[in-house]
Amino acid sequence: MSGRPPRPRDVPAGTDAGLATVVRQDAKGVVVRLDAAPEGVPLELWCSVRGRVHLGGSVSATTTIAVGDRVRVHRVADDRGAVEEVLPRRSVLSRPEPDQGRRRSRLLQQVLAANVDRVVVVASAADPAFDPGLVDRVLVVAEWSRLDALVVVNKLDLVAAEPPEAAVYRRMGYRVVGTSATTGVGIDELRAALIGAVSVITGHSGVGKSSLLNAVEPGLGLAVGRLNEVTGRGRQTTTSALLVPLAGGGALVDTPGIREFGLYNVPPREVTWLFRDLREVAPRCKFGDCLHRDEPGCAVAAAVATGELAAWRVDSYHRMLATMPDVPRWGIPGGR
Ligand SMILES: Nc1nc2c(ncn2[C@@H]2O[C@H](COP(=O)(O)OP(=O)(O)OP(=O)(O)O)[C@@H](O)[C@H]2O)c(=O)[nH]1
Ligand SMILES: [Mg+2]
Ligand SMILES: [Zn+2]
Repeated sequence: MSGRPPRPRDVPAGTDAGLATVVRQDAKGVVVRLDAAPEGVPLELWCSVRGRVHLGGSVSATTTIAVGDRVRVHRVADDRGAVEEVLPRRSVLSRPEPDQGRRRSRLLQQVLAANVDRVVVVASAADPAFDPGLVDRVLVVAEWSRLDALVVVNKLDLVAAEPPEAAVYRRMGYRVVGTSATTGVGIDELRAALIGAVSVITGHSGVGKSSLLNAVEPGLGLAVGRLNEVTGRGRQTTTSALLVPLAGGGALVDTPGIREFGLYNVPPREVTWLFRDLREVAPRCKFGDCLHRDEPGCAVAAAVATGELAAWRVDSYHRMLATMPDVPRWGIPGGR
């Protein structure tokens, strides 16, 4: 028979190896850990993944695979397999796929981790400088994804006092843990907060995510990088997402440092309601569809003037809105 060679997913892929969890992901493929394997057969298989895979439980959807996914795999060799299907997810942490230079009519979802309970956003108090903007974005995504959120302020050994923004997060009801992976401050508290659930760790490169995980779980031996002396940023030491079980129960997902964290599929009008502090004030705005830009009777602007709302939080909100597609043009709401 001639013709095109069969596509990978059409190849009869050997024996059904059962269910597995994706524990590592990089550009070429994933490593899965099987729930069970016969005596002497490796539990971990490398699976190449090209393009998108069928998402179980839905008729037509396909998806990119992520660490934490539960998958059904076939074994094609002792140490190699093929992902047949991604099982339905109980949660995802996702962002728009980074721009690949092509114009897109719609955003594609990049799943950073699947089946997680909590997002841990790590920021450093210094080196690189504390960036509340990224923390705010991750918190908004956590609210939207209905994931628990924890803020970690690392490198406290480099500063005299924790950044004042930490108190603002606590006032909104977020848990903030101050740490130093170098001196060990806060590590016991962080470990206690992480045990028993699946947490995905995110934050800029160089803030100390891998260093913290190594401190929380001795023996992990994750690679840790030096900062770039010119830019003061991290060097993208962690290059693939990795799921590690915690000795005390639960698991952690370490992820490569991120520059930006966009919002996937969040309608602009919803953004206010994902800011815990803005949503307390916004019902007092004159217009129900107020976007808090320069509308008359805006309670958010008034609350910044009186100090009820932190100006940097409202800045974060405005920056987030500015990067979103489909934001209504600047103008008076209600008026056309
Ligand atoms: N002074 C100080 N340095 C730290 C602390 N935690 C980490 N570092 C240093 O910060 C640098 C970056 O640490 P990493 O753990 O590789 O940071 P990361 O967030 O995993 O970075 P990526 O993998 O690139 O995203 C290393 O030189 C660490 O030794 C800390 O609490 N205090
Ligand atoms: Mg790292
Ligand atoms: Zn308003």
